[in-house]
Amino acid sequence: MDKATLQQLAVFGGAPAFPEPLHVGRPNLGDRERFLARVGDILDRRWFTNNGKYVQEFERRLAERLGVPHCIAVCNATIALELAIRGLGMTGEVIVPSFTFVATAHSLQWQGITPVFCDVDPSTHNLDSDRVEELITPRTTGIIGVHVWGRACSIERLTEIAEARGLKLIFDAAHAFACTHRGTMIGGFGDAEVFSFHATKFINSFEGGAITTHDEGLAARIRLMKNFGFSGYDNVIYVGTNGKMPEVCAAMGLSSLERLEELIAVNRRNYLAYRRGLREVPGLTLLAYDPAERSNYQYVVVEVDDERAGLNRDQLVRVLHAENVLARRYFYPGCHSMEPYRSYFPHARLLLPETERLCLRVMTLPTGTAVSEEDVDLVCGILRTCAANGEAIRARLPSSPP
Ligand code: T4K
Repeated sequence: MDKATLQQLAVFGGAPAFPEPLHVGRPNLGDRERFLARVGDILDRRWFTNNGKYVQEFERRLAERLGVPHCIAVCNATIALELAIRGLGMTGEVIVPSFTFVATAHSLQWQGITPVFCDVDPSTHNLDSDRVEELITPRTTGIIGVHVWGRACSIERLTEIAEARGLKLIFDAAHAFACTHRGTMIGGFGDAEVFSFHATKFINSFEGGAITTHDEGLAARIRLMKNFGFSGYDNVIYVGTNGKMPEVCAAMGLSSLERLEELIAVNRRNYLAYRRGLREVPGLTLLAYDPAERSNYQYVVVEVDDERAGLNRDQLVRVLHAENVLARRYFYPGCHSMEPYRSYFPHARLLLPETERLCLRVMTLPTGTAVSEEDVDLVCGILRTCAANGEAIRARLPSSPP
C-alpha cells in the first residue's frame, strides 16, 4: 500500500506497509539443487570437516576469483581476523577505525592487543590516513583498515605509512568480496585481507570467512593455527585454535559463489531503484558506488541530514520499523562507545568527531534477493512521505528511542 499521507503511516496507526519484516541481511540462497546434491555427497562420504574436498574447492575457487595465491577458508571472519593478526605477530597497539562492526576491534582485544581508534574520512567512511600517522607510537605494530560498504580504503597511502614505519597491514574486507580497487580485485592488498561469508553477506556459507595473502609463510602459519597447530598426525608445532570451516558450509559457499553475478545484478537493480526513488529527497543522501569499479552493492546506505530532512536518522528508523522495514543503524554507536572500549577509553570520542557524527546519521536499508524492486519503491515512498512531512511527524512521534 502506498503511504502518501501521515495517517497511513503505521507509526500513527495505519496498517504496516509490509505484512512480514523486510530485513537488511536476509540470506541469499545459492543453487538449492546443487547445494543439496553436495550435502548428499558429504553424508555419503562421511567426511564432515577437517580440510575436506569442498573446503579445498571453495578455497581454490575463491583464490582464482580474487587473483591471490593463498586463500584459507575458516569458520567466520572474526576468527579469520584473529588468525591474521596473530600470524603477522601484531602486539601492543594496532590502529583501527571505530566506524566498523565490533568484530574488528574485538579480534585485537581478545588477544590482549589494544585497538587504537582512528577517525574516518566523512566522504568515504573509511580510515582517515592523515589521522593514522598521528596515532603511531612506539607500541604500534600494525594497522587494520576496513573497506566499509565494499568501498576500498586509501590502500596506497596506508601501505606507504605501514612500509615507512615498519608496521603490518591488514584489510578487513568483510564487506568487499568481488569489489575492485583501481580495477584490481580486493583480496591481494596489504599483508593479508579478510572476508566474511556470514549468512547476511551477499555470498554466504551460513557462517564462514577467509584470509587471502601473497605471503606463503603467513599462509602456512595460519593453516597450522586454524587446526590446533597440527602438522600431520600427533605432531603439534605451533599454538593453535579451531578455526576450521565445515564441509556443509563450504558446500553452501560454493553454491552461493556459482550465483555470484546474478546476486550482484539483483543488488545493483535494487540499488538503482533506491537511487531513483530517493533522488531529490531533501536531507537523504544515498551512498554512491564508483561506476569505474566493480561493486557488490551489498549495502544500501543512507546518510540523514536531520536539518534538511526534518527528521533525524533515529526517527526515520522508528517510522520504518513500524512499517516492518527493519533498517539498521550500522555502525551505531561506534566501537569506542561499546564495552569494554567505552570504559577503557572514556575520552575516545573527543578524537573521533567524524565517527560520532556518522554514527548518528547513517542507516542501511533492506536489499538482496528477498527484496523486490516493488518493495524498494514502497520503502522509498515511505521515506519521501517522511521527508515531505518531517516537522509534523516529529511533533507527533513519541520521544522514546526505537
Ligand atoms: N568485519 C566487519 C567489517 C563486519 O561487518 C563483520 C560482520 C565482521 C568483521 C565479522 O564477520 P563474521 O565473524 O560475522 O563472519 C550482522 C552480521 O552478523 C555480521 O556478520 C555483519 N558483519 C554485520 C554488519 O551484520 P548483526 O548483529 O546486525 O546481525 P543480525 O542477527 O541482527 O542480522 C541482521 C539482519 O539480517 C536482521 O534483520 C535479521 C536478518 N537475518 C539474519 C540472519 C543471521 C536473516 O534474515 N537471516 C539470518 O539467518 O550483525
